[in-house]
Amino acid sequence: MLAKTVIISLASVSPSLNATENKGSTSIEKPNIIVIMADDLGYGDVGCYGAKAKNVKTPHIDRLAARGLRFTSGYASASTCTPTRYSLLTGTYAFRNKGTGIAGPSSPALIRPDVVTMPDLLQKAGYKTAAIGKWHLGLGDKKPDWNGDLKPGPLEIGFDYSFLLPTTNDRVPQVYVENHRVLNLDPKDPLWVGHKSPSEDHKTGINHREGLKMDWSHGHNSTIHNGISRIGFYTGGHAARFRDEDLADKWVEKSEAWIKQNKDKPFFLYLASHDIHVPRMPHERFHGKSRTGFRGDAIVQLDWTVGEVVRILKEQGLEKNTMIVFCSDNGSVLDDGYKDGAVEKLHDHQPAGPYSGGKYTIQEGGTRTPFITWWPGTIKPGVSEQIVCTIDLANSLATHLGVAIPEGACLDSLDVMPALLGKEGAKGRDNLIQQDNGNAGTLSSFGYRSGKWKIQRKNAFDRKTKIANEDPAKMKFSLYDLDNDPAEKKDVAKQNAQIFARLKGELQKQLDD
Ligand code: NG6
Ligand code: CA
Repeated sequence: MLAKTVIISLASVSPSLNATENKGSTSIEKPNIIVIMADDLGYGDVGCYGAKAKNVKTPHIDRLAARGLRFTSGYASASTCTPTRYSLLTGTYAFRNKGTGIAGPSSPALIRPDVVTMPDLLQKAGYKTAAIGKWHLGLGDKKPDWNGDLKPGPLEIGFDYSFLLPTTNDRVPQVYVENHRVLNLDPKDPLWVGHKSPSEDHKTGINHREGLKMDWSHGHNSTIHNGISRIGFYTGGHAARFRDEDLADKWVEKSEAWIKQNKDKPFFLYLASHDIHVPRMPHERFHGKSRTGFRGDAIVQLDWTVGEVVRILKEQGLEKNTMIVFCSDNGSVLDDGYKDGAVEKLHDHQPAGPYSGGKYTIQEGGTRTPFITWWPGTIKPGVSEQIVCTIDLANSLATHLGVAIPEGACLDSLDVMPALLGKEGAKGRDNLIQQDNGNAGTLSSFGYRSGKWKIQRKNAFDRKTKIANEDPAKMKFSLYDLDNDPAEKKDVAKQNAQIFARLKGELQKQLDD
């Protein structure tokens, strides 16, 4: 089996990359591009995908869908955050590179500067590029230097500007990173981040559980900040710390400022909302705005964020030359480590819609998620059944802009731009690999969809030893007919032996490639 490490030198990028010069203004050929990536948002979590208004209302996302193209087979490439984001930016499946599973608080940069990324390709097309919001792809060479320069990071892989939540907000530390530096860090109060408690009297979710604003249910019981205990420990950096409640406002504020600064050039904004990941602690003005507890309130906040992006575009006169792609990094989860009422206040809300599974799983609920494209005047409003995936954006956008993709880069990204634009007769993907966390590389569990057929390949992975079973005979395979059984309840492998064998072979071939 060949697990390729994809390292492409930018020096080897073909000269044709420079053929498309920045003309200084946006146009139909060179729209501004905004990818809004939600976090842990399930297929059924928003109104236009079936959420009932009595449980949670999402008027802005619904309007985006009504004026754009709503995909019923839009996917994240993995059912956890880091591998999906890795694949989004590199156009290569995360399982092809080891160590691209969920990143810990002290993870180094997972995408190294010599890898050709989607923002690199867009820069070559003359775009200004920014990443604002949740990163969770690691920072720094061996580990993050919180008090120094946090590089490599986004600026080394194609972004001109970055304003980040460095990991994910249930992990330490709660600070913003602007470009290479922790924002507002007082050198007299250095930031320390570690795996072990720094002192015996350090306050944690275990020794100070009673005073917590939101209690934990599993893990998430180390350092307390803003009344919420987290994964990992930290001290110092007090002036730099943010409140969970203010994240969404900050992403909008920074996006608005950056868009205004860059509106005369074509721009690419990767806006990675933290909603609706745990800890779900939206701004006070959204508390109680849904009847599904903090989880629903966080969806309302996410919906507000989408509305703000559209407002900014309207106010800046950019509506007709901006393409928005709205997607999620993985499917839904209810209890993800905090007692936030997601389970108790669910009512009849169906976070994964008609699908089973969710975050961490290879069932449809793990990766089939809301996926909307919007570009008024260019994308005809409608619904598309074509299969598209977050991993395809790199190739689709580069090809649309006439930027050549260097050999060896974006290995798994397909050009589905005509489908994303809703062109008549345009086809999406024929098939798709669905990855779970991915710590086990090509030995992970996988889903593989081809048309209406889907196989699941389940493999045992020991989280402690980080060793996965290598014996194909011990992997469990099953086959499902998604048209008749979207919830993947009935294994029909025996009745469809040929199809089963074909899909198994196709999956294995792609894993070996
Ligand atoms: C898990 C965390 C979960 C969440 C997830 C990453 C525990 C027990 N669970 O390890 O709460 O943080 O990692 O989510 O700690 S993701 O959407 O960023 O991939
Ligand atoms: Ca996620």
